Amino acid sequence: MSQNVRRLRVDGLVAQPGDFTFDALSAFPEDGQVRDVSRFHPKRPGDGVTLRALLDRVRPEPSATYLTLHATKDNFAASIPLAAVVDEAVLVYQLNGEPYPEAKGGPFRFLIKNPAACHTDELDDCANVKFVDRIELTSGKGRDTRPHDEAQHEALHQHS
Ligand SMILES: Nc1nc2c(c(=O)[nH]1)N[C@H]1C(S)=C(S)[C@@H](COP(=O)(O)O)O[C@H]1N2
Ligand SMILES: [Mo]
Repeated sequence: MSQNVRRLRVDGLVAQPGDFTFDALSAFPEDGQVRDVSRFHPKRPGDGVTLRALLDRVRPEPSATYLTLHATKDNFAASIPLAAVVDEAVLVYQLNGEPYPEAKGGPFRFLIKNPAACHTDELDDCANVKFVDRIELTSGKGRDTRPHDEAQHEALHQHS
């Protein structure tokens, strides 16, 4: 396999850290697949796998309480409570049978089904991390670069 196949690393407080490629995610059984995320995010197309199915592969330790989503590409991170999101989130990896385009936040994009408005809650739209390349399971809150107020949020959106 080529060296530059893009992969998502899932590690931290897990029994079995893993690296997931487009092909690996495509091969998840149908009960772990989420077809057409625009059903709950009208402006965001694509297909994904459930966070639950992804975590089943790595087996989080009981001490893992937060999920820290890292995007190396733009040095963005969000850290959210695991229990609150485990059955509410999708890892989007595909559009029209192809890897998810970077213009939409690919190759991997995290998506919470019913996020709160930006900077109003831990599970807000800002936590829908684009270009996510590492999901780290942590004990307590990890790195989080999300904006804290509307001025910071505006500034971030000038660049993205
Ligand atoms: N990597 C990365 N992910 C990110 C951001 C970012 O700046 N970088 N912005 C967040 C914020 S503040 C919002 S509101 C949403 C915007 O998603 P959209 O571009 O699909 O509308 O992405 C979130 N994910
Ligand atoms: Mo946001």
